[in-house]
This record gives sequence, C-alpha cells and structure tokens, in this order.
Amino acid sequence: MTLTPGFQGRPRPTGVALPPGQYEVTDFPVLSAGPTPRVPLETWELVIRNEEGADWRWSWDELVRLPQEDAHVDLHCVTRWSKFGTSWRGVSLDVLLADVTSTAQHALVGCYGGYTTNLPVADLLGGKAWIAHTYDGAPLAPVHGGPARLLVPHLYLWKSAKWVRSIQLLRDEQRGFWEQLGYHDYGDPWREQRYQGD
Ligand SMILES: Nc1nc2c(c(=O)[nH]1)N[C@H]1C(S)=C(S)[C@@H](COP(=O)(O)O)O[C@H]1N2
Ligand SMILES: [Mo]
Repeated sequence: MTLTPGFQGRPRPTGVALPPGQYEVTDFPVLSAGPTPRVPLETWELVIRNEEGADWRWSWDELVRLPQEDAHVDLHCVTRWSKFGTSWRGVSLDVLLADVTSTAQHALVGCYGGYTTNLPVADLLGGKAWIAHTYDGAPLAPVHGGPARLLVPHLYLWKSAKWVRSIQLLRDEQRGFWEQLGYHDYGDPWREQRYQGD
C-alpha cells in the first residue's frame, strides 16, 4: 500500500488513507459562507421538485417517521482537512427519491439561508447520500447544518449542504454557489477535483 507522505494521524486500518493533498483533523471545523439560519422544526420542510415542476414534501414529523440509517463515514473538505470515522443518522436519499417521478440526471440542492450546490442524481442514490439530522448520537448542531443537512461523504464536503431545504431535479446541469465561483462540478476527493478543469 501507499503511505501518504506526512501522515501523522491515528493508526488507520490497512489500505485506508487520506485522499491526495488532505491532512487529518480530529476536531470538527465549521465552514459556512454566511450566518447560521435558525429553522424551527414546526415550519421545517424538505421539498424535492422534479423536472416537470411537481413537488414532493416532507415535514419534520414525516421525515423522522421514515426508515432511518446510521452512516459511519470519512469527511473530506476542499480546504484540505479530512475527518475520519464520523457517525451520523438520517434518511437515505434512496428512500426519499423512491416516491419521486423523474428521469433527470442533475440535482441542484437548496438551503435555508440561500446556499446551493449541484451534483448528479446518481450520487444521491445507491446508499451514498442521506438527509442527516443526528451527529454522534445527538441532534445535529445548528453550525453543522441542524436541524438537517445533506450528507454526501464520497464528494468534497461543500456538496454536503447544511440546512438543506430543497432538491431540484434538472434536465440540464445548473451550478451552485461554489461551483459558480470556480469549484468543481463533481468534486471527487480521490481524483482531487477541487476546481473546474481539475
Ligand atoms: N448551507 C450551507 N451548506 C454548506 C456550506 C455553507 O456555507 N452553507 N459550506 C459547505 C462547505 S464549503 C463545507 S466544507 C461544509 C462544512 O461543513 P461543517 O461546517 O459542518 O464542517 O459545509 C458545506 N455546506
Ligand atoms: Mo469547504
């Protein structure tokens, strides 16, 4: 196996390493492009809109009554920190998208507070993405996206939209906040897709 130069973190299971250009942290940094929105659970909702403009909506009560999953995943931020072995609980996007009629291949995720990010619909499916509301056994802290955030840990963390509110399914790709500013449309940490053209 290849050892990552300069790796100083805790021992990792054989074959598990940092993506290129990353270093390990043990704290949980906060990166937000604006203030933390406060979203009361009574008015919280998640909306998935398909390419025809039809909506599927879930209230907080409806979300927490859906089948829940635990996810134990590594996080990789484009600012080069990675955090290993984080524990989350939430609803798989497979569950939410099962009801939705769509053949669209692109998604634009929207948030309370106005942040957006884009990714392929395929990356929301197949057990790779969750609407996460619990971190380390406790309600997700507002600074980290509570009451709920998208969690797509196989992509750089800017795709894991905090305070998630909507997912628009689109025939044509539409860029989100960081993507419009030059960050990568896909953002695979293992291929070091930080900026457009990487
Ligand atoms: N709504 C929203 N989601 C967001 C962001 C943001 O500014 N607003 N920042 C993104 C970026 S750049 C990163 S690295 C992660 C940081 O998540 P954390 O603050 O929980 O570490 O959230 C992502 N999701
Ligand atoms: Mo980030």
